[in-house]
Amino acid sequence: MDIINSIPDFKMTVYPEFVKKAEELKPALSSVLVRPAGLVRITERPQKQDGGVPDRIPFREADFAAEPAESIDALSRKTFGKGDSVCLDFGGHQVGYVSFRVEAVGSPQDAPAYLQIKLGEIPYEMGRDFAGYHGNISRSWLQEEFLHIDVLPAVIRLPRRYAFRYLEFRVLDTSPKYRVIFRDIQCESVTSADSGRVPPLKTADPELILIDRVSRKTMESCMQLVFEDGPKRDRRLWLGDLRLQALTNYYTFRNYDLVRRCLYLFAGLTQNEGRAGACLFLDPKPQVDDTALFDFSLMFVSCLYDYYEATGDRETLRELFPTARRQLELSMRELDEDGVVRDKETWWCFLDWGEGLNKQAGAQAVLIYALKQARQMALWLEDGKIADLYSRQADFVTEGALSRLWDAKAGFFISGEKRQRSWASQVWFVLAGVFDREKNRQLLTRLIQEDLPVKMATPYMYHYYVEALMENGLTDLAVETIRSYWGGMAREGADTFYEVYDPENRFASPYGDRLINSFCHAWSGTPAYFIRKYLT
Ligand code: RAM
Repeated sequence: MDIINSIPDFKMTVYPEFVKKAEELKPALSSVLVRPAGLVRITERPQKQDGGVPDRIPFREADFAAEPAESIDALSRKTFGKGDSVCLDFGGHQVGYVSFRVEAVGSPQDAPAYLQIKLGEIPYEMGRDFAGYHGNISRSWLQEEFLHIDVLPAVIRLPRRYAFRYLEFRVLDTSPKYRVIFRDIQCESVTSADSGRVPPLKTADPELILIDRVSRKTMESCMQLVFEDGPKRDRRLWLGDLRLQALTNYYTFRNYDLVRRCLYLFAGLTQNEGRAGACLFLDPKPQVDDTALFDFSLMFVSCLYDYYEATGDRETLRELFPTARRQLELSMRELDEDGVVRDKETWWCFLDWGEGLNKQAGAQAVLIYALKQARQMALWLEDGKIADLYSRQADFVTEGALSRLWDAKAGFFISGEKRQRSWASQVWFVLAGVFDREKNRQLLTRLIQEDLPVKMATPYMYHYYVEALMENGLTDLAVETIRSYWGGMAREGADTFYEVYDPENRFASPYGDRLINSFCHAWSGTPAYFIRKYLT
């Protein structure tokens, strides 16, 4: 599937009042200086060393691990010449600015020092040669610098903000007459999350404590001037990701203003016809991207709904409800005469990265879900007429779904011309509440028993699956999923949860190469929300 999507004749409409509000809510970043904790050796990881599920797809290439090698003090005794390298471990995931000092030892420096510096969130990135990258999105995201340093000693501050745990120095050349040493290596790590605001966790379960910790770290790394999706890639505000970050934030860092800021950004910078964009950028100036995704636009509705539930901030609800309503109007245009969302060949709706996933049924269910939330918001605003309108629309779209997308014989929702049965479609219809609780539970149980072949691919979709289980009282199954899925990443040694995780195939990537995956991705940080909301 072509993942490029730009709306034709794109133009941005700016609502200066909203953008101004968003700018006033810009958070302060706090920073801390972090030094490397030790030296590591990157080694090839033996297959199936975790003793877990064997990879469905056999290793096509090597995976890597980081083994502790020497203490950080050993670095001050090492000198480096052509071809030498060293890998440092910062002890945990960092997002920030790296600086260090390089000195020459030996004869006077008779040629520039030429260094390659590589940074990675997980050992796999350190083991791979970036030159072999074969993915279909830009290689420029890979974190690597090549430096010529003419005069030593020198204090170097690397040019970008990096997301990493490991940093490798490789000396491409000095000269036969001198070598270099590295000193004062540090990262100024930044975040807008305030750990002091996180309520204590009320569980003694060590696995849940670990999963909660990794979730919070994931959130912390992604909380910058907005809720970024991933601090390595794409480093921007996506609406679908925001919705999950905001939910988790209400149970952890409780930075309500950051959510409010992001809502005002989306409302203040819209695409043609007032559509909320799928994502937006802050630099060089705040601007909405030209990508539109059906479900992400509707996530504006959900995000506003959750925000009001969490804060009771009526003023914001009142001001932003028209933007939410616009998303519903635009989505209702996509229905055919039976009230069913028209399917498309392109990348028009996200839901998940699952291969071959047809989006029609999921889109239909997201629309019902959002219409019901809009109805509730209208009631909060004491607007009975608008609430009735959304009731009628929700009924219409539900009837369309039940008459055309529900296969009563098989007991599953179908999607697209080929009548695809996927996990995503069932989960979203459970969340849309088209059936009562008992029927929802039966549908979820049948889904698990029959294990439909079009599976979930990302923690984003797994989040909605767990939510569907929790909301329908299947708590044990929900907890089991958290332990096996997110717990699986934690057992692998993840400091932060990954953008994509397939327990049976560690090389899974929607972009054709795992190297470009983000290994700290905010949409994966939601177990802290589940644990804190439902389990303690
Ligand atoms: C990817 C990112 C992002 C997501 C979009 C749809 O580019 O993972 O987080 O929201 O896809």
